Amino acid sequence: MAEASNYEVTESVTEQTLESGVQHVNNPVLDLPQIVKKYLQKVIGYQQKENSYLFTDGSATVEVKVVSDEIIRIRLAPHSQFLDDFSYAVSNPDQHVAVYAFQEEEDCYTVSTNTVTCVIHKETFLIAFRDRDGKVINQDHSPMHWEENPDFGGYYVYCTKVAEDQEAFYGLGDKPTHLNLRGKRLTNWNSDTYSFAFDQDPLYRSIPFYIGLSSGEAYGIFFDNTFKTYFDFGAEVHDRTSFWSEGGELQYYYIHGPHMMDVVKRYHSITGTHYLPPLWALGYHQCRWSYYPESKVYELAKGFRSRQIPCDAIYLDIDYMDGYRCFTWNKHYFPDPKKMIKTLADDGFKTVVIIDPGIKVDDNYWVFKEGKENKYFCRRGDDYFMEGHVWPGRCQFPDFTNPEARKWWSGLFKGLVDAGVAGVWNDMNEPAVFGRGTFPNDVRHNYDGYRGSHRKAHNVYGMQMVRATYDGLKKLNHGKRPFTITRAAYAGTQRYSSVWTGDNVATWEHLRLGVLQLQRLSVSGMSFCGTDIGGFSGEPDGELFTRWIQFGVFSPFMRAHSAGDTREREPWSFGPEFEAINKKFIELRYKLLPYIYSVFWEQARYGFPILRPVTMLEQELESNIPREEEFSFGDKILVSPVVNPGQTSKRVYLPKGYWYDYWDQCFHLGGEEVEVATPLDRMPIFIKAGAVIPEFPVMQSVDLRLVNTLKLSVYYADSQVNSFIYEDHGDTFAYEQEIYLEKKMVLIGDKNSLTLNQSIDGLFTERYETYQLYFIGLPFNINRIRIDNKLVEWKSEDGIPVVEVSKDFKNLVVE
Ligand code: MIG
Repeated sequence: MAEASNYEVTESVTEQTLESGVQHVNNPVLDLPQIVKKYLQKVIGYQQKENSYLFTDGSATVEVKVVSDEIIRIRLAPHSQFLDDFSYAVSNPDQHVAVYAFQEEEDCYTVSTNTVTCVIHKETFLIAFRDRDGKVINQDHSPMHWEENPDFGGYYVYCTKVAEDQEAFYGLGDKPTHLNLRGKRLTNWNSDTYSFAFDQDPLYRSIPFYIGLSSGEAYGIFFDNTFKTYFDFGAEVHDRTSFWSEGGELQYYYIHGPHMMDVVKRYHSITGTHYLPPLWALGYHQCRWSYYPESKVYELAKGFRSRQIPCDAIYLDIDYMDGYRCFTWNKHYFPDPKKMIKTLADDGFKTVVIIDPGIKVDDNYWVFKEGKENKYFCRRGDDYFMEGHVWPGRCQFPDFTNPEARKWWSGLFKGLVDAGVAGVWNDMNEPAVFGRGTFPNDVRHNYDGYRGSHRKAHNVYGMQMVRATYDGLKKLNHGKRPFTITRAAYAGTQRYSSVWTGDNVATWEHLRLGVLQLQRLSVSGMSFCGTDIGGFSGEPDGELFTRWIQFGVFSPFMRAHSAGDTREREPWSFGPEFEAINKKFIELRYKLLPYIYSVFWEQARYGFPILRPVTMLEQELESNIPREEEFSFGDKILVSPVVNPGQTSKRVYLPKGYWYDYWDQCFHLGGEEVEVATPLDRMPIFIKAGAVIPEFPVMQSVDLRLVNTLKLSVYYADSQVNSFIYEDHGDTFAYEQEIYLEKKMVLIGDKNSLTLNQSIDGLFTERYETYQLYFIGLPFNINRIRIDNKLVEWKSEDGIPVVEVSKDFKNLVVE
């Protein structure tokens, strides 16, 4: 590819003015270029191009594109020259649109689908979105505007919308703050933020997608712009929400609700979902900086198996490498990696290794040599290679936005995969550089042919790295699903990876923060997420660690991790009392795996978030109290992790409906708070009435051969409730060819009976033959149980009726 001469940025200007946000003041002392803010003027004409409508004020053009029945995209071209329509985030910009219509009215134009109408006001160029009943769901406060910067050669682009009086705002990725973002101004710029604090901003990820919720109705805005972006939710002016960027295009998607679940689902429909992870990735994982040498790793493995504490993966942090050179092994610590990994695998452990982006400058190191020869490393504006210090010392960094470099990177994993490595952990990919934080702005990036500076590529650098990592593993993995985890991300990264929240701290505040962050990540499209259980830096005591393990059971990703200068951090490190409780909860994770896996399937297939804040469960309630600690995992289990020391009881809010306490099976009416005992060996867990919850037997690592009967706990309800159970091989891609089972269980209860109907979809065959059904909460005494019209016997276990049933039953009646 030819070197671009119209390279858009040099390092200079305007950081100072930009930090101040919307209200720019030119600073004569700094002699900054003259910046003039321009607004769209009156609309004077329009044009149609298929499902796009172009409106102009004579100089600027706005495109309104119908993406789907519920999604409309808006783009602004200040001089009527649109930028290339390329996005790393959006994998599916053209969906099937059944019907859409265009109308000119006296004072406006309208572009309508079956569900949403976009209104463009002629006089003001203000844009609004209405629902089918004509109700305005979202509208501009000011016309879209921009600032031309002669020095920068681009624009800063702005959109300012009306914030309704009671409107609340959710989403935006990993922001470590309260769920409702009202009153906050936030920035997206991926940053390595060791030991971050409550309210610190920005952190590691940029997800410029938020959900507005007003009068019980939700909508989403996805501002697909990879430059440094800003969001102001009524912070500067109470009744305005603004978002703006230091470059690129003003391009955003309006995503219709009215339910928050639908907004998230539709956001996933354009940016993709996480593929179904291998089942082992949902087990318990043990990490530390670092486990080495080999003997230490074996000792760790033995520590789990000898105590019968389940664990599926052991992580190797940077010390496994030779001088921190990626794709090498320190042969002194790990003389025969293949043999070690095989030994661990035979014992049920997968090995996951870390890979950073920094490649050591060393002419005797093949990775550096190949990267250099092929010009895969990033260069500065003045054509010198970008160099920076990270763990290996002086390093250069692949330009992961170059498709050739990604392909090369994908291939580099061959050695690791051949050695048996099952998953890869990408760290430091904000990108992080010691001393100066990250790359300078003038670093040039290929950006898949749409060249740009680091300003444009910074926020996607980590995403493209883990994309290349994922592609490599997928190709090399012999048909097994890969597992990847990344620290930095941009919207859409869920297609390639899971994420963790980075370097948190071993404090109660951070445990609480984790509860907020994972809920937020989940509604922001990054459902496969977790925190460093126990806290990365600092020292947890046994109580904090145990409470964190409990939260971990209901974190989509469950991994304990700690910094190297801290005391040991295994489930047994805090003494026998804590060990027993940690074991019990890790076992609970394994029992719930078939439920957890089914929830992951719903996310992969339909785009539903895995964790759902209470606001999402009851968004229609006027009185919606901002509960932040309760959330549901899927739609059947509601939890409220204990996040305070010494807490022996907790008031838990249960959403409307009926719930069973998981521990004592007591029945509760929702819509109010209940007081639950929280001794150290309990956390509040509630099961929705009518749910059918599948359980595996406890196993030391995921192995479907050990499931010889599936336990199903059937929680009575006097209504109809559907549950889904998803099953497949657990680690292959055969599910893409329908080699899976999606079982629908319909429970219908009344005063004197309970009926359960099963229907099965898909081509997979389970290994087990029977279900073990447990009937919880029946309000009547059983006279008989019929399965497919045959009477069957039942027994009682601790007062709970249990019956064994063929896995193929269709109809079961208890009366
Ligand atoms: O500069 O690889 O967030 O999980 O253990 C620190 C060492 C680099 C930061 C990661 C952390 C990891 C650590 N890394």
